[in-house]
Amino acid sequence: MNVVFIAGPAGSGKSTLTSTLATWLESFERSTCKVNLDPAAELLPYVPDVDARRYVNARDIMVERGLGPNGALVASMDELLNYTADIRTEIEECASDYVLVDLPGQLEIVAFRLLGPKLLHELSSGYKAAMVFLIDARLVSRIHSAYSLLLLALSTMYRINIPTVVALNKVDTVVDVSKYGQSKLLERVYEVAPIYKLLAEERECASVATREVFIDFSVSLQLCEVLRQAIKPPVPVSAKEGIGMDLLIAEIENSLASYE
Ligand SMILES: Nc1nc2c(ncn2[C@@H]2O[C@H](COP(=O)(O)OP(=O)(O)OP(=O)(O)O)[C@@H](O)[C@H]2O)c(=O)[nH]1
Ligand SMILES: [Mg+2]
Repeated sequence: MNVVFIAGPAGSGKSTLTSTLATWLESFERSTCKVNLDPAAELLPYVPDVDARRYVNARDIMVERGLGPNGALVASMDELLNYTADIRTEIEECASDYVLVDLPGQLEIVAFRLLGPKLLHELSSGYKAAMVFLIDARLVSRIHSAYSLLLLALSTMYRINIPTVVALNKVDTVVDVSKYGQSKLLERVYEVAPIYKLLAEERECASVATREVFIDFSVSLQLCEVLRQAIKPPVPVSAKEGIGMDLLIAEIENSLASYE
């Protein structure tokens, strides 16, 4: 059993990818177990085999405790920790080749509080695990936003401490799918998306670092160099159109193989 956590900022396409990846894997006769770990999810594009909402419902917690949506999600995730063993049992009963875990979009909960990493490690202990960190291609149309989203990816990777594949989702929004075949389309994404330039060309770091920010130029330059060294170029995918799934799985397999 391999556990794959699907993480990323709100709306980056985690649930859509969970669904598409499962369909893709199943077409190659690999069984999957789809886990919704978002107690606040309303509509999902797949039928979860294991569902956090069975144990905790963020909407109920919001009403019962008079909390706002963010506070309710934090309280729900705290509550969910009490059910880790039950969720794990359900996952094990799936006895599938791949467990795809669709995470909530609030990264501060998944990555920046104790409970996210704790929950993820408790769910996957004893199994090989990998994480996919999704970046929305529309949000990195400028090099400076690419830089800050990569910093976010890096800090999530650091906190979760599970081998991670960064993927650039929604590439269909930056390249016209009807105009290119799949391989040409991916080539075109590498050409047009500034994130690849930033990770591939040293001089791009200088162009980001020259921006007037409160961070010292040389520090900003060094940070950019760290990104270039720590993060492999994101795998271009479209969860909606089912593009790039073969590349993504190959990278996930590499990460799983490196898991200790
Ligand atoms: N064009 C395009 N839209 C996409 C793609 N993947 C997801 N979307 C759309 O993006 C929106 C958000 O997708 P979700 O899968 O719900 O994203 P999410 O990361 O699970 O969102 P949260 O759980 O709310 O954080 C939906 O309208 C999807 O249809 C893609 O590859 N291309
Ligand atoms: Mg979702």
